[in-house]
Amino acid sequence: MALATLIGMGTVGAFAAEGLEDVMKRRGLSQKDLLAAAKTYTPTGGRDEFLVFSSSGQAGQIMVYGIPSMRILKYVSVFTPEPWQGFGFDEESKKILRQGDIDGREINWGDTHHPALSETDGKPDGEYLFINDKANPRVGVVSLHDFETQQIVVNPILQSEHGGTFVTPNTEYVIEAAQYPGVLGRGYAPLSEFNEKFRGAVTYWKFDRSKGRIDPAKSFSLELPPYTQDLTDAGKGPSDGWSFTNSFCAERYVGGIEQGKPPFEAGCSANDADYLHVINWKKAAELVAAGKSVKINGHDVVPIKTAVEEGILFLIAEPKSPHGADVTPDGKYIIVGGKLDTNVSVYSWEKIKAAIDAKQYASKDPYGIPILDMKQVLHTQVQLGLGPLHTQFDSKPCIAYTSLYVDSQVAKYDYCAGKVLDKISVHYNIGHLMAMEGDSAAPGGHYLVALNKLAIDRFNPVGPLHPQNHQLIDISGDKMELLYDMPVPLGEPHYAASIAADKVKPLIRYKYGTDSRTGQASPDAVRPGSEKIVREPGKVTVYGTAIRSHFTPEIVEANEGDIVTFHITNAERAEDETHGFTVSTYSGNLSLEPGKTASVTFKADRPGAFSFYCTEFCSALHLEMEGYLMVKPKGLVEQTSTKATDSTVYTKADFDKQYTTNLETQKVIDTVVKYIMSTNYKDFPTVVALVEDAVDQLNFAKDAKGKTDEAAKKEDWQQGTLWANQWWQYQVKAADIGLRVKTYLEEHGAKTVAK
Ligand code: K7E
Ligand code: CUA
Repeated sequence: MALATLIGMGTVGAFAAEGLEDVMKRRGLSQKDLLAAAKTYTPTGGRDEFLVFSSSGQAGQIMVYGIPSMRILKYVSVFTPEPWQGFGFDEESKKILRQGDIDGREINWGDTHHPALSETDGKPDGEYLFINDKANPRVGVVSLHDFETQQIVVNPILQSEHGGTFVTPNTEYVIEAAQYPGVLGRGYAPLSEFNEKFRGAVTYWKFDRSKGRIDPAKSFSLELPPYTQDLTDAGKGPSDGWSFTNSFCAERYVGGIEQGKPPFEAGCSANDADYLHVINWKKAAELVAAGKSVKINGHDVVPIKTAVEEGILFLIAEPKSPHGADVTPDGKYIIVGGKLDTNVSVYSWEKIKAAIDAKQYASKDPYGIPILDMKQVLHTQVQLGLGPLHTQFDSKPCIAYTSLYVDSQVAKYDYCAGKVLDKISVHYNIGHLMAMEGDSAAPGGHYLVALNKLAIDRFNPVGPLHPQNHQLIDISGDKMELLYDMPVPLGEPHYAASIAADKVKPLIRYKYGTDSRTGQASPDAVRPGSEKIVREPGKVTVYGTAIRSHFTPEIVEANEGDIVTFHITNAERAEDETHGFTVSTYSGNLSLEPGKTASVTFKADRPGAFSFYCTEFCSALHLEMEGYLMVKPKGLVEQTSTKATDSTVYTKADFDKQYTTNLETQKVIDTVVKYIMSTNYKDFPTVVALVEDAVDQLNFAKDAKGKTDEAAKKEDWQQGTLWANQWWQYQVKAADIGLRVKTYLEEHGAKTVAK
């Protein structure tokens, strides 16, 4: 042991002298690797330029990470319970999750595919985020004011979807298109009547920005043929007011492998073309307002017949099994990738519009929908490689990037001139790709992320289920450069949306007593000093507070069988001073960020002495942030008082000792306060907030000192010593904040101001 220590000490010196070249040699790094590291490495305390909101596929969440560091910052649960943030564990968020129940069935997961940021003038504005659930046709609304899910809406007519969420340029509507055809309203019809009874649709969810919620009553859908609609994009600029949804399996094949028929995959890819649906959503909204829709499950649906008569729905052939449909930043072109083709097809909006205006149709589909002549409306086709899927755009004009699933590559090309410029290999089987604000009217350039379906051998093995792989690519030069691989231990990445980080301005704390899930004042919030326990027959309701480092109240009594509710408000104002709350074996977890009120309700069906405690390490005395729920057995005849008795007896000597300590602590605090006051601390908002918090703590200390002095006057050394200790606890918290302020001021070059 001693020898090992000696050897260890001997080598420490040698390693300490290791230079850059030594490290490169030891780790086998090239100059190119170093350059990539320098482009992504973010030193401690550094921030990222862009924020990414990525789908997490089957995890039903959204993952937030930074670019270029690729550091994960948060998971936002949408369709899935998540205990750290209390999502699905407090009564307030359970109401949101339950909004997503379908036909009376509880659903606690989602297959999330496409997040979309709210837009103003076609550019992400950092206010809201939407995401779809393919498995259970739903849309979630997340507020970027606090990164919490605020609403889930269930599609009233679809049983399956995929082409969501995509927003119109001013977030008038959030678009959700169907995937597998069904009977609208989730009804039944035999598959032999597929062509007649099965339908697709695209839903336009009306977004009310003033409320931050989708308004289902003002939302509507457009009935579509059973062509298995896929991805969608909204027009912008000259194509604003229109949306584009592609499809596969326009063959309307219904499978039946068990009857000896070829499977869906054969029948759905037999023809050479599928259809791009071109829809005038602005006019569709007017038709609904004019009463030209029908109601299905109380939801407005514009029938195909009406859409055709009113000239708001058209089809264009697109190459075999297309996937992405992406509108260019200027709104002049729509780029479609055909999975079983080697080309992307670039359609011209100008030509489409001209053909529609001139009523030049090549033919009609079986439902009477006019089909435009593909050749007539194509701008160009660009041969990229095998399996083109999704397209994103650069800040440079006419430059696009398309993912090639089969080739595992990203192709860079000029879609105006129809010329391939560069290709880069990714690992492996890329699905979507995402450039910075790369689906907006003003893409940000710089970086692109390949969202890969497979990781295979890229990372240390962790069992048969592999992580996903997000690969960061530098697109600032002529040649694309691979910078970084990020394994993600969540479901399929599918799509992601990005935004310049400085556009997102979330809250630091809630307004006191906010129910974060409604964004409104909670009726159950109380201020410190007004906490109460309300008892009604069979019911105990606690209106409590949490602050470093105690809950009020601490001892709660209930009878076996009572319905117990805790409403807890975090009374902190300090940044990141979050508390948690759980009752042993009875409840999940509350996450109480500063100012938030959250609740938990349960039936106290088993008697016992159950501790509750704070689940977030919030201060030096976090472990002492505890209490008891005393559930008394039925028919209990109490022998002794249930009032807790103190186990330790304190004397005047104990009291004096604590009192002296407190006076000395106060002197230290006074010096720190004097230093802070001598600086220009008011120029630093972070410090101002901390000072506010310290003042809070000092006021609490003053209050506890009053109680200490009162007890001393009565020569009650027991209460006196305990209150003196509480006074000291507040002092310690104030001192802790004071030192944080001092360090901050020193590190940020605060100046001394003359008094
Ligand atoms: Cu291609 Cu759902 Cu957009 Cu997965 S989807 S890749
Ligand atoms: Cu509050 Cu730990």
